[in-house]
Amino acid sequence: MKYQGIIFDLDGVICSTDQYHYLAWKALADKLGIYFDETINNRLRGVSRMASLEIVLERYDGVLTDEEKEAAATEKNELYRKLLARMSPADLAPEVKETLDALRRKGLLLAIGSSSKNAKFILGQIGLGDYFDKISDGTNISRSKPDPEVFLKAAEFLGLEPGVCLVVEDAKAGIQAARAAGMDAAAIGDAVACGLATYNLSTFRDLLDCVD
Ligand code: B16
Ligand code: MG
Repeated sequence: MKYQGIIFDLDGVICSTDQYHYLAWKALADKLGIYFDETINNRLRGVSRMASLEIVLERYDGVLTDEEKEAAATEKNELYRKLLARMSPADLAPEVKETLDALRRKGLLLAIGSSSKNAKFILGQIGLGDYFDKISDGTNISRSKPDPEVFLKAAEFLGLEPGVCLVVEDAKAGIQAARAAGMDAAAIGDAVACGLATYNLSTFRDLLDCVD
């Protein structure tokens, strides 16, 4: 087999939390009188929370101090987590679970490589709390995608060299991070358009064709 480990981005690959990010950022933007829409929300995919806030603030007329930015990000996150509490195992697509199980049966190690500090909470909500061999997320990195840190840490946690890992990503920044880590990358959804991936997936199940 070409790979020994698969590292999955979480938001946009294993499940979708886009609408919850949107509602939470929109509530903050409305409070501050900032224009915010779905197109701006799409720019936040794979980007860290504070970098996302800076993108939201591009349309802000005033200036926030660092303390005010921290408070704004915390407020957004509190609402986001309330919305995440609505998620359940029904938010995990059967195709995703079946494909993960098939990859595991092939003997591959499976890890998460997510920018999110809420990754473990989300995995618990969708019934995958104990599923992955290792989790590298926003709580163990100091540099966000497109920096390779989150994927290099995932490989290290799995005990694998980067060259035997395949990353699955839905964001351009994530594909760039995987390539910078020296890993092959499979793009799904929006990331296909960037043209930087080793494989372009039409459906999650297509991943099975990349690993044999
Ligand atoms: P949090 P991923 C990313 O997760 C999201 O795509 C991105 O929209 C979000 O800003 C980032 O996590 C940080 O999330 O505020 O929960 O720490 O796609 O890398 O799994
Ligand atoms: Mg993502």
